Amino acid sequence: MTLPIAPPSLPLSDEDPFSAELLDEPAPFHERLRDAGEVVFLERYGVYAMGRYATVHAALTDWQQFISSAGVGVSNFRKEQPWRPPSLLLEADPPAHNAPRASLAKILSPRSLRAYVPIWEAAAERHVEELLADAVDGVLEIDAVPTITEAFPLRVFPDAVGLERDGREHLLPYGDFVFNAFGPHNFLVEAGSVGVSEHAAWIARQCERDRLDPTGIGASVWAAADRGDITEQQAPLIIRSILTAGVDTTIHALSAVLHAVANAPNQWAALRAEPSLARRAFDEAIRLESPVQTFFRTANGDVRIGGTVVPDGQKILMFLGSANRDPRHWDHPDDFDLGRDPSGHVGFGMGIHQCVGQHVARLEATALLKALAARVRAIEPAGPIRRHLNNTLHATASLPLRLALA
Ligand code: OVV
Repeated sequence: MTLPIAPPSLPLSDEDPFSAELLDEPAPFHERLRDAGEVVFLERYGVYAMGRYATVHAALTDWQQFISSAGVGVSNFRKEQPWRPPSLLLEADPPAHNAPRASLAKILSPRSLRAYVPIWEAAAERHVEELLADAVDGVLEIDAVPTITEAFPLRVFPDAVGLERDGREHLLPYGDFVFNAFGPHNFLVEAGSVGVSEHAAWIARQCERDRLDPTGIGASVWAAADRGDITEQQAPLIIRSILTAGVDTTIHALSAVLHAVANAPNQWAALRAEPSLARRAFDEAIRLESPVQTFFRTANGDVRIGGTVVPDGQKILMFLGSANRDPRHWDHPDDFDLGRDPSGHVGFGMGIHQCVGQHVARLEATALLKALAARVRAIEPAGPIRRHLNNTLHATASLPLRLALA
């Protein structure tokens, strides 16, 4: 394979952002990327990259020049067969993108989700109560990943979608594989390929009309097809998007916010004093940790970015995690600070593809944080956080915490 050669004058980097080392601790590389220039050429992959807030934000909101329909991973749909049919949402441009997006945005709007608020708040209270029942002398040591950040979303989200009980263990490894597959074919894709066809087959079956509970979110997608908002062919692929993008992402975001408050005790105290800060805490943690670190776009025509021209068809890697800590945009960007307004962060993306499930994630997070705030006086680290490596996600394998009951 011959890789595109960078034009002269463009800053180059021979670093591998998909190496175990940089996936484990990306922040120092992000700083080098931002300082190297507005656009940097990653020689190993023959792709362009951007790490500054202003540049990433501008590219995300310019869907005409930075297109998604050629794929948002490193490989190009124009040249290569995708391993699964493209997403109608993520890997599409207008006009094809419009109807699926509008339909799902309505189904996952705050108004449509209102019915889940009391159900998820009650589930969060029960979850916390059951967890804290194991406390000894008012203190509980846990790994928050299996007990909270994975357990709570898996307790509420598959039921809300209307999935059958059997086979739900496919959800996490399927999502993990999809997010790995946006990156290069490295050790993570290799390791994840075991079992992926079983995961994908189970996911595809759950998208069928008669598998889904008639009262759930999945059935709402089929109802949109019955109204003619989308076609019957589109419905299962839209449900596939919900199942792909809605589980791992939320889990790693919940790990991010618990990690953040454990390391900023005064911010946990502030949240306990003012529980309505739960929403801001979640967004500030997403800004700080960026559970989704990167997506690619493709240049549609020769695209000028500052003094650089990215030629037609070339891939551009946007570092959301770097933009979210760019000191050119954020004051003290490495601090978790509930005194700041984190809106404008690009952790959910920006523009027409901005996370359509963000209200679902926020609802899960605020329900959980409020339930914890009511019962837990203090949260502190009980050991080092361990990262779960993924080509796209900034993910957590283990988060040891010590909780002191209120
Ligand atoms: C945002 C996102 C990530 C992964 C998959 C999808 C979307 C999808 O639409 O399938």
